[in-house]
Amino acid sequence: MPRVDLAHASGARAEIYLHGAHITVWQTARGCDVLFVSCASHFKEGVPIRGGIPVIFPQFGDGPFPKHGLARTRTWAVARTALGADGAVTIILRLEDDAQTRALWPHPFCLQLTVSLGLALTIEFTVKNPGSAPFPFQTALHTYFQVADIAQTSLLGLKGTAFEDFLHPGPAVETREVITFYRETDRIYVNAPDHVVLDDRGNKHKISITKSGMNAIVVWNPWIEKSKRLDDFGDDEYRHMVCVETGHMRAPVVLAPGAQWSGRTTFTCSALPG
Ligand code: TA6
Repeated sequence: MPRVDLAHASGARAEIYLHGAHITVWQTARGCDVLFVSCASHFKEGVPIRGGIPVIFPQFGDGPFPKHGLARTRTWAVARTALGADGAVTIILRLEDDAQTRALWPHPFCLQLTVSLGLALTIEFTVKNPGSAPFPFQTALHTYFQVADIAQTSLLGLKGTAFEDFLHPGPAVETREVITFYRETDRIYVNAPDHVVLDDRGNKHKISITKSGMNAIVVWNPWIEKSKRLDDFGDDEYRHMVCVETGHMRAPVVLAPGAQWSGRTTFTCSALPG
């Protein structure tokens, strides 16, 4: 499968498959491998890669279209590359509608994923509506983080945020300052704050996640039983990953003809004190 490798002067690097414009590797200047990819992942036409950063569009989760939409299983094109004033290495990947996508989702669209690798990793997702009718969509960067040990991993910044829990339906609000992981977790935090921090004490580092233009953060770990049901995921891999996803969902974006929408996420990785 065609892949693009980005290398920054600092030593940071990234790998992106054109299949889904799917980032599978982000290695920081300090040599930290931040993203998780399952050893059992498929790398084949029509099937999403399990891990890294899947691009979810135009539907989040289940619904009338394929789960999590169509963008993660399409082959994207390289539109442009550039070197930013700050030395960041940038690539723009593009996906446009075709007969196959219109058979699934009857709208013309143009998607752009702008990936900038510097001391931080910044991803901007842009949706354009070249058609004559508005269309609604939901989207997410379904990021899989690699962690040394899920029992030594916590997420900060969501206290007081309302969430939808797929495992325990009904309205709820996050009461914890520090979210820890000890069972299957599958929650959408809607109207979530723009900044959260993932503490990976086992690897002695923390990941700062800053979103803009998007309303939601999704937190997922399949834990024991669901891991066994996933054919492209190892039974024990839940111990070494957690998804913290940034996106726009529930209240879909409705894009007018000729209009465009953008959402951005910036990731930084820094050492934990002590
Ligand atoms: O983002 C969380 C979630 O929607 C979970 O419900 C879980 O199913 C996960 O996505 C993975 O979905 P996938 O279609 O990639 O197996």
